[in-house]
Amino acid sequence: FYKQFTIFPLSGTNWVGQILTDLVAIFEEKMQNKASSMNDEELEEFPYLEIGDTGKYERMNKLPSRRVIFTHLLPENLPRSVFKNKAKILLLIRNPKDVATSFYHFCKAMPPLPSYETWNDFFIAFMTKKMPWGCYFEYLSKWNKYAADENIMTITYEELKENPVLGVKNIAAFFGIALTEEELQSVVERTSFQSMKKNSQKTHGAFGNIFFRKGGVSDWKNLFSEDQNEKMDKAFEEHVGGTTLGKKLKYELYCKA
Ligand code: PPS
Repeated sequence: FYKQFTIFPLSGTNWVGQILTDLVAIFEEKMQNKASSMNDEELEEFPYLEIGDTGKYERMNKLPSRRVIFTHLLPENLPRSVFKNKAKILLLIRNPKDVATSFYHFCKAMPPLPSYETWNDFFIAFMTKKMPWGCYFEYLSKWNKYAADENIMTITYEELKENPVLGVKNIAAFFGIALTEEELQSVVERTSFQSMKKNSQKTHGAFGNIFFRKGGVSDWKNLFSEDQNEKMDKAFEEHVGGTTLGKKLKYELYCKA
């Protein structure tokens, strides 16, 4: 029984990852299923499907259910068994202007990633598919083909931010985890931006302030020029305008000045 959680970088991986990990921990505790849950080392090694040595996949096979796996991959790069075995997939998406903004700040702060002289240099790379993990619009358009599958639930960063209680409730319901109001509230509080940032020295060491930067909606307004707005609006329309994921992102609300 897999839980897959897929997401383009800088769209809230750490946030929803923590929500999901907390939910599964509560579930296991309730079911008194300690023996079959992952230990801390396994949890640390396994979150990202695409990161690690090749032997990891053999070790992964031996892990007990429920396995929570994170990935930034496109559907075509996932093992077919994920779809064949009907693994539940949570697809988290974020408005593209904030993804670009967050990604830019991340690249500046993370030496292994390419660095860009200016925001405009980054913007050109983002728009011309020259990014690590590829093109966000392609990511949206490829995942859009799966958006109606019953084993896939899509959630946006913005809806989770606007109503975290409802968002966490919906995620729990999708994975068949029944929560009391108190448990729900405790997950929401533990995974708020403020709590996670406060705890980030422990969870992410020196990188804490990089992974937990601002945690809000619309920071793009501090970076985008008129011309960049026009270019991105056009690209969004061309790639995903009118699609299920395109509509879900509420572009008019979150991406128009
Ligand atoms: S990464 O590098 O792909 O793992 O980054 P990722 O975690 O996907 O995304 C980082 C952005 O998510 C914000 N964040 C949060 N927002 C709201 N609530 C919580 N709890 C939270 N945790 C992380 C983080 O601040 C980054 O966004 P920006 O806009 O840069 O602040």
